[in-house]
Amino acid sequence: MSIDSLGEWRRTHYSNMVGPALDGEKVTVFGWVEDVRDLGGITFITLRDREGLLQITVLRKKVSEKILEKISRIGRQFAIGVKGTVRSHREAPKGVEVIPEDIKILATAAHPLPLDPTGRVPADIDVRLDARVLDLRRPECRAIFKIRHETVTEIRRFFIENGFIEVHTPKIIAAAAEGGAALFPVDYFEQKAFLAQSPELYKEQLTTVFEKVFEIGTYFRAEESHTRRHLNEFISVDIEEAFATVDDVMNVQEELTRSIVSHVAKTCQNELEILGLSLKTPSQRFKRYTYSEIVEELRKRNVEVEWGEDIPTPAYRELGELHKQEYYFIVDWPSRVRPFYIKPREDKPELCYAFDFMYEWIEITSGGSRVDSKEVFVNRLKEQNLDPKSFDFYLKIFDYGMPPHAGFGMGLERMLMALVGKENIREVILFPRDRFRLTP
Ligand code: AMO
Repeated sequence: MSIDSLGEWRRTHYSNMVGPALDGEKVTVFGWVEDVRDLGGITFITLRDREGLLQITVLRKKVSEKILEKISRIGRQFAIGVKGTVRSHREAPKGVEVIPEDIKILATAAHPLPLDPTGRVPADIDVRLDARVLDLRRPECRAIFKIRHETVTEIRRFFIENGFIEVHTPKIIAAAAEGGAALFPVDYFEQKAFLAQSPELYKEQLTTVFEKVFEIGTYFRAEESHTRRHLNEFISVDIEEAFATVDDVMNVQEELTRSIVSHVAKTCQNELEILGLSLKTPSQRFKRYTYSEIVEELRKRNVEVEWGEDIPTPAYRELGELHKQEYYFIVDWPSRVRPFYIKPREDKPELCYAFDFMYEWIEITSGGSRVDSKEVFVNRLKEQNLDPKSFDFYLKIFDYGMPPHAGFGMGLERMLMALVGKENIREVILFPRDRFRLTP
């Protein structure tokens, strides 16, 4: 089939900019054909661009042979361009249509397609992810990723306005920061290296220079578990702040969450409507439960968690039932289930200054006050069977004036699961990497 060249054509309007007020104006629009309906004397083309739908109305008697020929060839999901005149018309969707004067077919689509990008025919998540780009054309997916875009925009604005400096730490590293088992090894010339699991020990060092830093970065964890909340590649939003404690950074997390929710509620009304959601900025202060209170709460529901152990997945599910639509913190964790860089309490070293920030059953963030003494740091490494020699590069920093500091890492995808109410993390990342998926 012959394909037209783009030539000098350039878009003048997105679909959402074409309204009845433009009646009589000439426009050039581009997009993908969602539907072609031939009703004899009249053909309707539904065009979709990234902003929405637009009706192209072809009055067959009034258009050229050339346009009729083009229309006879157009199929669903073809990419086309239309030059035409806007007509305000009460019966058209959104009260407006475009009467074409010229049409370009810029790309065809091969039928049958692996899934229906209008979303009318539901498909299984694996079929959807195999044809992800088509899947992403569904309004629900577009809505999720618009919300993701606005979330990241707001996160960046929030930190910059609050005096944090954006940093970029290395993603090829020599030592683990989050436990050795979950590292992806890479060949780094003559040396063994790994993909970073987090920016932890770099952001901590940077507090000695910039005091307040943030990073939005990609991290890699070779976790074998195939769950609905784990990816092998994810985005973490990290902060680290000098001369601050766990309570200070929990307040930052709380303010950040409020800012994200209110920004998304304001800027993504259409998207929230498509997803059937209404977001309200939480009015009350987020509750802070101690780990012991959570263990007790679970015990009352006949879910046994031995004090001092991590909270297992079924127990998190139960917490989700107990804390519906609630953002909350879990504080005062047992030191031995938290990483070596978390500061133990001076009065009760079996507890530490760590927190998790939760929404229902999902852990969105973890963080805390950090160890700021070399001696304690070395002891913590030994307690966790880690070799202090591997951390020489970091131990030096304690000799350069290490300030008391605290920070957190927020899983961007986890935050999005909470915002858009999805149970499977794969819904909120464009091209998920999990135990079994490396393509597309
Ligand atoms: P943690 O290991 O808890 O803490 O990770 C921080 C946050 O990142 C998200 N996350 C993940 N998201 C998707 N898939 C995964 N496999 C995955 N692993 C983690 C979670 C989690 O809460 N350095 C510390 C943070 C800090 O103390 O500053 C850290 O990495 O939302």
